[in-house]
Formats: sequence, structure tokens, C-alpha cells
Amino acid sequence: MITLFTMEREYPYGTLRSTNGSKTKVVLEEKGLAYRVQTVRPGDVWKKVPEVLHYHPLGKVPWIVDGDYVVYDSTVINEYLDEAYPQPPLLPKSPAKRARVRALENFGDEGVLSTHLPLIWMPWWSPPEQRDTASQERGRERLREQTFPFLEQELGGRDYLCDEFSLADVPFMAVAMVLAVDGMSVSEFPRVDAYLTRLRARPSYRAIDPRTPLADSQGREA
Ligand SMILES: N[C@@H](CCC(=O)N[C@@H](CS)C(=O)NCC(=O)O)C(=O)O
Repeated sequence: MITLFTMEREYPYGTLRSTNGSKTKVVLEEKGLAYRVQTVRPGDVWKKVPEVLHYHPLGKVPWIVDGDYVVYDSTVINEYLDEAYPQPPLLPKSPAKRARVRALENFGDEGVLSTHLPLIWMPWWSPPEQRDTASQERGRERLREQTFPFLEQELGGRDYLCDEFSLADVPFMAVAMVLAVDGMSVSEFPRVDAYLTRLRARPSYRAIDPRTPLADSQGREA
């Protein structure tokens, strides 16, 4: 049984989850693996307590424990899961196609989840009176100006970024989750809008859906 260490918390407007932890959860779900979630207290992550640093040298979530192995960083974990549990494959076979998946995954991870998305997402974890709404507006603007035009172009006529659902789409499951809470309109980008709707329709999304209570998203049996 794999244990996923991540941050998740219920709020009146939905269950909020770490975006990077959600990337890992989606892959565990897509692969039908047995896992359980161990919630890490946000305060322990921000303060970098020794118990967190013991597993993740940068003091972040997620990390997983799979038998004797500890693996950290959502991208590394997801590649590990794809290699250790090959079915269904989330990377294509040809080197050129694999490179496209990795490049788009990197765009989502480094270019959206680590940069623009936290501007919107972090304030949602604060009480409404302390919420930095200017930061949220900046995050939305960056999605509109930088992220969505590129995605619109890369999607072309495809259902998923690299035809079949792959690791490239996984960071955008977290984008779909954030925007479900935020309510930002994406209608100026019709392909992106349809894509996010398609991602939310995947069974794996249920485990990160803000409407899914914490008690119903703590893992799965094989
Ligand atoms: N590259 C890492 C990023 C992990 C990350 O930034 N996680 C956030 C939560 S979504 C976190 O732990 N932030 C606390 C911090 O940066 O101190 C990954 O993909 O796992």
C-alpha cells in the first residue's frame, strides 16, 4: 500500500488540496493503485519541521512512501509510478512523443503550478477578510495572458495535450480543480474551456474535486 503525504483541508466552499499533491493523487487514481492519504499540517510544511525535512529535503509536499522507498516531488513521483506500475501507461513509447509530454508537463508544473496558480490558490486557504484579492487578480491575468493562449494553440483539435491522456495533462487537472473553486471564466479560450471540462469528467478527478469531502478522498482499495 502506497502512502501519499499531502495537504488537504475542508472549507465552507470546498475541500482544498495541494496542487502538487493532487497531481500525484490523480496518477494513483488513473493507475487504480491502492493508496492512503496522510495529511501533513500546513504549519509543519511552512515551518519546515524536522519530521517533514526527514522525508522531503526542501520541506514541501507531496512525498510518497512505497514499501521501502520514499519519493518526493510530484513530477518525479509520477514518473516513478509510471515506471513501477506501467498500466495504463501515461507516457508514449517514442522518444520524440515522450519529450513532448515532458515538455508540456514542465510547462504546467514550472510555468503554472509553481508561478501563476499559487497567486490565486493560496489566498483561498485564508479567511475571506485576509484574502489577498489583488494577488488573485494578478494570477488570473497571467493565466489569461500567458498560459491559456499557449494551451489553446497546443491543444489544437486534440482532446488531450498529447492525444491520449498522459502525464502532460496531470498538472492541468490541478488547474481544473483550482478554477472550480475560483470560478474564473475561461470562455475566451474555447479549447481550454472544453479541455478543463473534459479533465473534470475523468473518474480520477473525483479524488481532487473540491466537492468531494475529505472523508471520501483518503485513498482507495486496489
Ligand atoms: N516541485 C515540487 C513543488 C512542491 C510544492 O511547492 N508544494 C507546495 C504545496 S502545493 C508546498 O509544499 N509548499 C510549501 C513551501 O514551498 O514551503 C513538486 O512538484 O512536488
